[in-house]
Amino acid sequence: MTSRGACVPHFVRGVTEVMLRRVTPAPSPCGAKRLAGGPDTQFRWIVESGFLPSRAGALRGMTGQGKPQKDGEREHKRSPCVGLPLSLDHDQEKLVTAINQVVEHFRTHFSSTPEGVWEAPGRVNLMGEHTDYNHGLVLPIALPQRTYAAVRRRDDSLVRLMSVGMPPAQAIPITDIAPGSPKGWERYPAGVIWAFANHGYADQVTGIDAVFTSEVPVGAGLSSSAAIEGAMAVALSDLWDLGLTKDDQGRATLANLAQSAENIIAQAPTGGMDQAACLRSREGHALYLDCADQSIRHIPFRLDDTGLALLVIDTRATHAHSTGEYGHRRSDCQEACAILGIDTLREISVDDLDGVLKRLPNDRLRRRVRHIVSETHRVRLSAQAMEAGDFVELGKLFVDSHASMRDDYEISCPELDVAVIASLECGALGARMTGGGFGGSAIALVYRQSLREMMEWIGSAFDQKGFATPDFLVAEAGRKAGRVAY
Ligand code: GAF
Repeated sequence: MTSRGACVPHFVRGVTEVMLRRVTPAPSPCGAKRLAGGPDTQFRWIVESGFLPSRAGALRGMTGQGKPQKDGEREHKRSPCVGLPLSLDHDQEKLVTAINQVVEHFRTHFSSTPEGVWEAPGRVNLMGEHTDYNHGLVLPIALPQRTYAAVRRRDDSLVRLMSVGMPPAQAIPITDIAPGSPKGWERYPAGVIWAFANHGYADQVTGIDAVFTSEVPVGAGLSSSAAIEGAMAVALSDLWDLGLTKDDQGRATLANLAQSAENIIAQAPTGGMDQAACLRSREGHALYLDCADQSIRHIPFRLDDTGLALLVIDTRATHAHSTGEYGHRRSDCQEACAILGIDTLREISVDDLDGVLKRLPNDRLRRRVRHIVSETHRVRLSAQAMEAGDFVELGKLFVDSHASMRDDYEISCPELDVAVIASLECGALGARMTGGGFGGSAIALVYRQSLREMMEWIGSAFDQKGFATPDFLVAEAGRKAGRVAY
């Protein structure tokens, strides 16, 4: 294990200072344990060390634990692991394994063959946190980690949902799907069926048998719930011949249906970023989504040629109050809008921000508004930086964003702050928490050659604080949800 002292660059004086100053990046300042042979050797080390296959833990963790992400409960017994950007061969191998698994499970438990297998990705957001429900901008990527669903229509109106590793399904009549029912992970796919039935597709709706499995870690802030919804949504569109997977307009409809499942049946007051990332992204690109009119642009995001990697640090911090706190942030924004006489915070431009803040009665509302307006502006700047290939600038924007989420929006937590600080200490170009906050994951833009040191350094920082050992993924911009078999 790298010694902590050896890694601290001279400019790190303390939490506040390192977060507020712009970090001057230099390749791998840790410099402690560089592997001979460069990046390829690093990759082999991570693969051979057994990190990669332990994503199987996450596979079991998704529906197997029956504790979806928005519940804020976490399984804490997983060992540290990293899922790397996969070579095509490995990616295909994993895909075939997952398909076989859900098909086999389906045959065993439902005594029939599924009509197809569909997949949908988790997401990681690069910039624009809590801006979606304020009609702002967001910039997520779809992850290579995915949820798979083997599905078959039924002749009656029952819904039977299963997860690999879970006991046999309870059949639910479609008419029993309602706000708060069913509970557990089933509310996400059941909610999608409900959304189709209640938003114009009642005539096409049939009963469904479905088996799910997932590589998206639960509770890591990587949208495991949206991945379940996305897989169900594309499956139902194809099986019911609705044609909604064929173009982006149809996919925007699917994203809205999936969001209603989340908001109404799962009763999580979220915006629509996660479902859009899952259903409308493009491989190798970030999704620049304007949540005011749902228009999108695909911004190229490939780090392979840059020597950089996007490291996802799953802090494994519980966020038991996440739904409540999330709702409070939404209420704060609504309160500010009411005082300002506007419909959404998107109406405030960054140039008008100072004047607007003077009209707010307390510091809490001023800080909330400052975060939302500045964060939407950072999405614009991030997209510009990515289009210019300026990853140093992108890293600086990450740092600014984290400070804003920590200090103004107050959605960070000690584990996320340590993940960010430790990443910066070890030479990341930038780092920030990602997703809804109060736990979950941080992302760091790092030199690929420093990945191993970075993980060791962050792990060591967590250890020193007595935090659970973090998990790691190296993220690439993956493909959107779709059919993968039959
Ligand atoms: C969660 C929500 F589901 C999203 O809608 C979004 O608000 C995000 O938190 C924060 O950006 O993932």
